[in-house]
Amino acid sequence: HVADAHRTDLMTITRFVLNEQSKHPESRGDFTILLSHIVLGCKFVCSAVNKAGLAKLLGLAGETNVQGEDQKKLDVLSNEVFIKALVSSGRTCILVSEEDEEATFVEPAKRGKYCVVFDPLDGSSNIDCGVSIGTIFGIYMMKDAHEPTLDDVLQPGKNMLAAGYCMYGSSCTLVLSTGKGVNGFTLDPSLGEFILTHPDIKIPKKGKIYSVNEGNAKNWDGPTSKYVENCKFPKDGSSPKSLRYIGSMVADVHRTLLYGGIFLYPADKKSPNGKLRVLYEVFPMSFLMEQAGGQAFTGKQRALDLVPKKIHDRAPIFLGSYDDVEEIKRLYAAEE
Ligand code: AHM
Ligand code: MG
Repeated sequence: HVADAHRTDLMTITRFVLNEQSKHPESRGDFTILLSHIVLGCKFVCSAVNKAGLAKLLGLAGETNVQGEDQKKLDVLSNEVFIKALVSSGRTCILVSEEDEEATFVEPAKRGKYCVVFDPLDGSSNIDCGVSIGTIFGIYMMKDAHEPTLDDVLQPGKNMLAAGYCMYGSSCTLVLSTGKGVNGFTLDPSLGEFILTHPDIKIPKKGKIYSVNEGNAKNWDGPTSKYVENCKFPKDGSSPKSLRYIGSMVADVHRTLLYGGIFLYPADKKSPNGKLRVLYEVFPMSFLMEQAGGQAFTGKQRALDLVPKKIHDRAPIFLGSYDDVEEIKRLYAAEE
């Protein structure tokens, strides 16, 4: 009977978040409205990504369409979709996107109290070959009622109210945390709704997979090199870990969350701050990891304690299963 009930009583993401928010008497539905606009953006991008392979045939990409306008690349299109969806929600005041050099300050008439930081389509190297890509987002609340300034988004990751990602993979999966655990929703394309499919995700305490671009090994620092060496040649007699690396952070983190293990984009000699961006890549993923019982570390500190100085700052990141991150923390501590 339980299975029957689930099939006919669908927990959509909107229903789920409404339930969560109704526990806060002060909540007036603003967060739910904001989220529903993010969800709309994800559905739009999902549909565009699914059609990407048809682009040439349909004259969608790199060509001039009937209206005589150049067709947009998927990442540019995705950015526009999210900016417009977020502004029109009437619930945002500052938007930071990987695609835009400057932050967007929403005009006063459309302003709300939330700041959204996001990477509209992450995994650029995988776009043209049909490999999983995704959208990453984090949500802050304005510090207080005043004219919005960049300080409202240059907050440590631990101040985020919510974070999530949507993966455009073999299915379209949205993973969300509002600070009370992590839940995963899968898009039912026939309904156009995200349905709760992965309630209360907890990452395994220890994993059997490591995920890193080993092509950069030549330039790694001591602790990172030692860690990866231990993954391949464990000194304690345990089995070596498997290597999985997609090169799309969303897909690599999603697998890490579900199967356990560690994902790393470390510093190296050429990029002392690594590659990934603090506000809309490192923070949301670190937030989700901690909420799922894992850890996220920069090589120096807890990732969510970082305070970004600029909106596009980068940081090294090691995130995943509690025990696996504990190990890399030990190696960095031993170095000091
Ligand atoms: P992007 O924002 O240009 O797509 O770059 C971010 C991506 C991440 O999704 C992924 O973890 C990483 O870059 C892979 O980098 P590399 O190709 O150096 O391994
Ligand atoms: Mg990116």
